[in-house]
Amino acid sequence: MINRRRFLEKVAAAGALSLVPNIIKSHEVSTFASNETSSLPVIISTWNHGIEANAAAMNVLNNNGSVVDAVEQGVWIPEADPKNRSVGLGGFPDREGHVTLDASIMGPDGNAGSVCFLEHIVHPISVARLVMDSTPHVILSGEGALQFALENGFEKQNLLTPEAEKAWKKKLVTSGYNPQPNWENEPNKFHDTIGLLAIDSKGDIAGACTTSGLGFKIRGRVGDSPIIGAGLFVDNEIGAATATGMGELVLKTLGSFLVVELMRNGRTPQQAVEEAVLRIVKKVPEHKKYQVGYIAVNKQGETGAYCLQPGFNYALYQNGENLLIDSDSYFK
Ligand code: SD4
Repeated sequence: MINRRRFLEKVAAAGALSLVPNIIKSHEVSTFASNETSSLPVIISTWNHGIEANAAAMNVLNNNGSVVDAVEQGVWIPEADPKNRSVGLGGFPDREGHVTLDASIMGPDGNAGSVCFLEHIVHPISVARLVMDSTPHVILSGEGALQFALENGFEKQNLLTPEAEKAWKKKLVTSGYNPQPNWENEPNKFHDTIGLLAIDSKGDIAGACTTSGLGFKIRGRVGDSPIIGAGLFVDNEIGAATATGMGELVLKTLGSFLVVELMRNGRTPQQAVEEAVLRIVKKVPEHKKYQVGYIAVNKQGETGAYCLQPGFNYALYQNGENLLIDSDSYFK
């Protein structure tokens, strides 16, 4: 069971880590992720907020922390950031004004934990970790997940910031419920989940994925992020993958599991993520309206990234450099 003081100390430590100065920000455009055998450790994560998350995760590894601690503490950064509209505190609410969170975590031993439709907890990833570490189960949802968190020392908090509330009210006035972002005007506005994958210097792999989900969703909607195999999958013999974007497309193709299985069958991470996006194009007729992005890493530390629509980027920390890279996309 988590000791609350220990948890708070860990949060405080992660906050300090976010100030680590040696972050290299780069906006170089690279259309291909690394396919060469690379030195370990490697950390890869989705979107701009991945830079700070990677730095926090790398700090854990540099201090001899476990790869599971690294992915958990990496994603604490965007979870606790009130300016982030897609993860944890400050995330967009559902269409009834409630912030509901989904998160999952998976370690090198094949163990996994997740929470979905969880309210009032800033760090759903740590509740997911506790499900993984201290129960025989994989998923806890809604009220039960909240009860479990509170019983284990997590604090109940209002996650709806004034800014997110304002955006929700404006959205209700302008368009009511509409899960289809207009790609021309706001291609990635509603998609900023953090998925973070790490492989440590021993070659052990873990992943974490956490989100407030699709902004202004129907109450009760759960996306891909807490579903093991959809939003996240880790196989320590092969590699790991995680997803961002319209979760329904990822769920219908079991995307992250697919990417790992493709790598098992000999694809490079880049080939695997491209094939998983092609699977969506082939199997999900409504794919043109939505964004999906995948990132992946294999046992050798090679990485891949690919998405449906232009506009997805990811952060790659490797060989001492923490870079923000634009992903190549299916549609140009
Ligand atoms: C979901 N995949 O709930 C998440 C949303 C997301 O970047 O990725 N945002 O469907």
